[in-house]
Amino acid sequence: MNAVPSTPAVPDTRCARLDAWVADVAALTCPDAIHWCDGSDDEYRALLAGMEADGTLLPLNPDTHPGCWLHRSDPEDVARVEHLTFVCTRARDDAGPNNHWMAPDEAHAKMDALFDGCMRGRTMYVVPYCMGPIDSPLARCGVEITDSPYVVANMRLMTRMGAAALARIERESAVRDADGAPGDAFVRGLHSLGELDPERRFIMHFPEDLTIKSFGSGYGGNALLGKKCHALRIASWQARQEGWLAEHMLIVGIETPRGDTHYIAAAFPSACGKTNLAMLIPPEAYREAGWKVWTVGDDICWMRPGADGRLWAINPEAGFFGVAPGTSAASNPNALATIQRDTIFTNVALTDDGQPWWEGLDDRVPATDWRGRPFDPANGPAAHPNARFTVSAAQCPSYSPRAEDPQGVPISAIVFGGRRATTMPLVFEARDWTHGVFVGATMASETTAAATGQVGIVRRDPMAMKPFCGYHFGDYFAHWLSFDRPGARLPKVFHVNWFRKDADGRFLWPGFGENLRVLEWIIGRVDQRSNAIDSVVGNLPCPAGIRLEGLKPTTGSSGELLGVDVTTWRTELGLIEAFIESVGERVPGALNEVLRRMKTRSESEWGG
Ligand code: OXD
Ligand code: MN
Repeated sequence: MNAVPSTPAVPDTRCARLDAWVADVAALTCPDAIHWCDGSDDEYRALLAGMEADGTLLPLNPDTHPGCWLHRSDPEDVARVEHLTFVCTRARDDAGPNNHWMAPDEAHAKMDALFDGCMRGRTMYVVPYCMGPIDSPLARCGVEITDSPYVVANMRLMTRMGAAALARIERESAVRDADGAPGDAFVRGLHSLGELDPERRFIMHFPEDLTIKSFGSGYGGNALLGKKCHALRIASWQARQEGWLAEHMLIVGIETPRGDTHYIAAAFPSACGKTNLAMLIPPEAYREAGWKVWTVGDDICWMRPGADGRLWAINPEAGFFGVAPGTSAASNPNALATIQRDTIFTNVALTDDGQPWWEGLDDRVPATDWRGRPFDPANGPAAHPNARFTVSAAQCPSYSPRAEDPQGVPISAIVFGGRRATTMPLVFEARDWTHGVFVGATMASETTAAATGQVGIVRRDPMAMKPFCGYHFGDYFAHWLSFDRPGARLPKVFHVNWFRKDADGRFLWPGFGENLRVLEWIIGRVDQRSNAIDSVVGNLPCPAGIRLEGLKPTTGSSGELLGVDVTTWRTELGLIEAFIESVGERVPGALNEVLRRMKTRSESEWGG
């Protein structure tokens, strides 16, 4: 029995291409029923009730967490699967060495064989969605077809989903048809849980046809197709063609005591603290002085040059799909307040009174672990290290009213960062845009639990887009460089590292709210209020440039934390060179030139 009423099998929108595609998918997948999602509250309630009835969702304690649910995923389906994710361009080289590639015909045949009859006995949901404020010229629409009500419920929290998105698709399709433009006005995403068999799991992207096919996983980044698949892999391709940027970045507004607000876009790899930075609570002395922090987005940023030459950005998402472990009243009180109600938790543990729990939350002992077993530390962490919460961004106490602005927000600074125990100082500034692109292109980070595979290995992760860039990295770097043109007023570019450790493995920097001290220096550089010292790697803060007073004495002497260690940097330059070579001939000459100059200068200043 379907909890949600089904709609007619022959759809009837004002977009003939959409109707035809839905009819084709239904003929291939053979669902028992089709439901066109309107995004209404009634529909959402019916979906939740259906999932409660069949055990897909368990209600959490209604007194402490009203409207909250727990989903336990298949234990083999807990993270993104980069090794099963493909970009299927006609020319292999266009996908680049940074993507797994399959020829489009072969990939379609493989996927269609998997989708054949896969929705028998299930309802097929048609989910129209808009990435970005519904009336924003920067927003783009898509339609996801899925047989997972859990995916539908998550899409409702993460995107502007339903009737308004469908109306925009109909309008834009009519304009395209009238202009005789080829192709669709929306991204087509087809998803099925299949049997959740890791051996029959693929996430395929066809950027030339704005199409995604995902089979065999219900996990967020593999299954909520608006997020990584559309808003990053397909959108990065579209953005290159149309002259904008689709990036794996948070957007945060920092209001200074002077009353001006600077918007900062920051790229960090998955599970490296983007949500925390986006929701930062200023240290007490800063709060008293009048500093405020506004959250625009925590994961994805679409930026486009405006008429004034600045980059204007929107958050294409409407919700947060955040990592639960480590989230606490100390680390991220805004996130904790956000997820107190109307939240879907995935793979967290439970206390004996039905509250969600994870490592780092507090010192209670959970009753059951993420798999529903009585908690036993011998089985490992109680919550899966990649346990998540899905919640509407509007519930966040620091949510910026400008997040809904169709024009977006102007970006003052772009920050790149990774998780590096050594080598990278707390912060440095790139000399200019070209150097900034070099810094982003060569950044590296230790891997985390957000993707399956070994955790803690340093890998190059350009602009935090290694798993998400839908085309050749060489072309991507060239696209970034192309924004430096007459009339451009580009943001300043920085690199930060909150994760540097001392020889005993202790973090040198407290992180979290204290990161505002670094953002203050960054804003000072943008406003030309703070000074810097020129170095081989970039502009470093002067010794007193970052306010350290009031911090607990850490082992981080400012030299160790803020300075450049010549020995590790010599190695780093070699690793950067090897990485650039591995990307191949499409790397723009300007980046090789930055490296050549750094090497020459390092030899004269540091010796050979
Ligand atoms: C995410 C990720 O879920 O980057 O945001 O994996
Ligand atoms: Mn992410």
